[in-house]
Amino acid sequence: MARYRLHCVGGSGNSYKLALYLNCAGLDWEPVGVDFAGGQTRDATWRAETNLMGEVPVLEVDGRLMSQSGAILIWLAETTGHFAANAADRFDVLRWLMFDNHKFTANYAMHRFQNALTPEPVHPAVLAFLRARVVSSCAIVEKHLVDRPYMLGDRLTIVDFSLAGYIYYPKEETGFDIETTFPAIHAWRQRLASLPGWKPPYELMPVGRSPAARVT
Ligand SMILES: N[C@@H](CCC(=O)N[C@@H](CS)C(=O)NCC(=O)O)C(=O)O
Repeated sequence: MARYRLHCVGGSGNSYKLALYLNCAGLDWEPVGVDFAGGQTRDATWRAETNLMGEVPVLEVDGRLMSQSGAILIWLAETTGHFAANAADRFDVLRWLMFDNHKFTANYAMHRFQNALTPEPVHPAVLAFLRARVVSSCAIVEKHLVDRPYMLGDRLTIVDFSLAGYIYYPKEETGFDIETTFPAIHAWRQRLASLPGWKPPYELMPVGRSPAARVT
């Protein structure tokens, strides 16, 4: 059994943040599949035994179960040293992780879900509302990345892994063509994709059951 066990599913970008980190850091890890499409994260027993918050990812290390990708990335950086920021950047790490959780990932993930993963198409007003929020938060990151290679400057840190959660899912799912719409984000994601250990989400987490995409 691997030291780091990631309870996850291929379609979960929040899980991908950790899977990508663990793989790029070269740590001994394995994905543990969750039947997300079948409602396992809503199951009372799963919540009692694995994560009371009802979410993936969950990282299991030495019998301890941890949730919240941002908190886990901080813990991993502190305990392994991989992709840790300088002590002077601690405030910026927290600031961007919160922005990512609240806006960048949250809006993009929600739009992707409503765009392609619900059983039936949603009302166009829902998509329009979410799309505007994605454009707004992506524009902030786009501007930030125009003149720096990584989110905190010259150094690749856990912040980059956090923001990278959803940016490699197919544009048919996300409804956004990053390459043409956000060129600085595209250049940044290409830099990350050249890291040893990089793989796209469904390949890195070929486990569990993801919701089927309506559009392909
Ligand atoms: N802030 C959390 C978000 C986790 C999250 O939203 N996970 C999704 C899958 S990507 C989930 O399990 N959602 C279940 C639900 O909202 O009921 C994190 O960063 O870990």
